[in-house]
Amino acid sequence: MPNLKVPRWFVCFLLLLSALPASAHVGSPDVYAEGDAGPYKLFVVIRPPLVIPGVAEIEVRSSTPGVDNITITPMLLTGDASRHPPVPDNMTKPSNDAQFFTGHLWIMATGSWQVRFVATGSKGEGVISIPVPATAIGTRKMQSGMGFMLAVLGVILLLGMVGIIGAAARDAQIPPGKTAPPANRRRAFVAMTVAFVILVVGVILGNKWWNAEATDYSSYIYKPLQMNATVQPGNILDLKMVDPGWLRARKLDDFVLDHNHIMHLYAIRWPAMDVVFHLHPDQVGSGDFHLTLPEMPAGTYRLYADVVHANGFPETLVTTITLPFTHGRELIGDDAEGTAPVVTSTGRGTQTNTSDKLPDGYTMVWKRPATLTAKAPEDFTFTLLDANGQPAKDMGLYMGMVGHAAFVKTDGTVFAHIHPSGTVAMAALMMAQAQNGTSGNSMNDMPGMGMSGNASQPVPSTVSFPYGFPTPGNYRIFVQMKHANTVETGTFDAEVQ
Ligand SMILES: [Cu+2]
Repeated sequence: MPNLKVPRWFVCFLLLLSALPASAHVGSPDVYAEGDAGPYKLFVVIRPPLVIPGVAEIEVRSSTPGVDNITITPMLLTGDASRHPPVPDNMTKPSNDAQFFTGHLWIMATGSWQVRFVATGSKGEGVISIPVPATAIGTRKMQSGMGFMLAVLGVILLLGMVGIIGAAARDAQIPPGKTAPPANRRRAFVAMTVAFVILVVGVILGNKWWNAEATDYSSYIYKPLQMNATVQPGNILDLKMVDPGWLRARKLDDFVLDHNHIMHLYAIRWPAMDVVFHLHPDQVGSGDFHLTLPEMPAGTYRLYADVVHANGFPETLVTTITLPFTHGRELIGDDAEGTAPVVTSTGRGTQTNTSDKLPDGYTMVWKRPATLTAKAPEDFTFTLLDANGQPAKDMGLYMGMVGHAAFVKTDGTVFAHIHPSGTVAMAALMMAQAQNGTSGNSMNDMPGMGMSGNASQPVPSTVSFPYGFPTPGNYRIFVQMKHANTVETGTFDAEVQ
């Protein structure tokens, strides 16, 4: 793809209209993922473009030595196009760091994409595919200085054209050295006036055309699905999705299971962020979900609902609801609840801790880096200790994984639900790996996955989440790990530079 001349965006767009679009998480578009490409463990960062078509920037670090070369190939995640990949591109090594690779790829259309990485080196070859939801999330504005300069140049160009036409009408048929007779001067004046009027009309029409194109493009900018929450008799939370109108291909009834559930709902008491629930509503109709509420303290809750479309595209729907104290049911199954100190009015957390004491005597510990920087890829590593301060030995998988984490900015602009494999939706990741044609089941290589079918392997008491904060500011991190039948929710606050 990178070697192709960029075709017009709308041609591509029409060709690929069948691709369903959406956007993962809220305010956190970059993809962070960790997994094994055969013998090599790779940490992948994909920064999708702001506009489509656009260039996705890609970084890979191998924690296994011996990688000589990595190729990257962009493909749609599902459908015919996913079976006909273009020619792969080589990544380059920008520094002396032998295990750090960078590259970029053109993403030509809105849709559910994947990037296939093939690593070769001393241990042979390995493949891993990482899903990338690509949508236009904005339009680039022209800088005012550049606009002014172009306007001046445009005026000079227009007046120059008028001058040339005038000179041609006046002097073209006069021998060199002779002055033009008055008739020619009159003709030149008329020609210049006509040329000026035509050019000005041309500029006006051009501006109209440009605005029409811009309006057209803005209709492709991602508009998230909306959600309305109400409480119905019997403490039933009803979540109704509303399509604000965007791409006609988007459906409200094509959601697939993502780590055992059709929807993952985080309810966070707002703005204190002192109570968090991780719940799983059931689909009762097209774009309609029900949840029998558990016992919940009164307050306003921000609801973040994660769903994944059939083509692997994740969406996070956001709404708020104010509840009185709810005499609801007990927590069951994969339900989880956590409490934490109130976030201060400045949005700064009070949990600038490295360990969080949990209600049952267990403790969750964060290997907190000295500084946290926006956009920097990082492994967020947490360990669960038992009441004696020893690594917990009764660990279990929570919804098939060693841990789940939600990174939430205290101003509400960022919400990201992360797993040990990274920011990508598990359902999409599985679709991508299934196409790689590797001998084994690559999912077994994803950290935290693959152990569900292997009872002989104990679940570790430490979990790592590859992620990078999208913007500076204050964040609260809710980390969930399971031991015996208890789902623990640890809370940590982060100030990001
Ligand atoms: Cu999860």
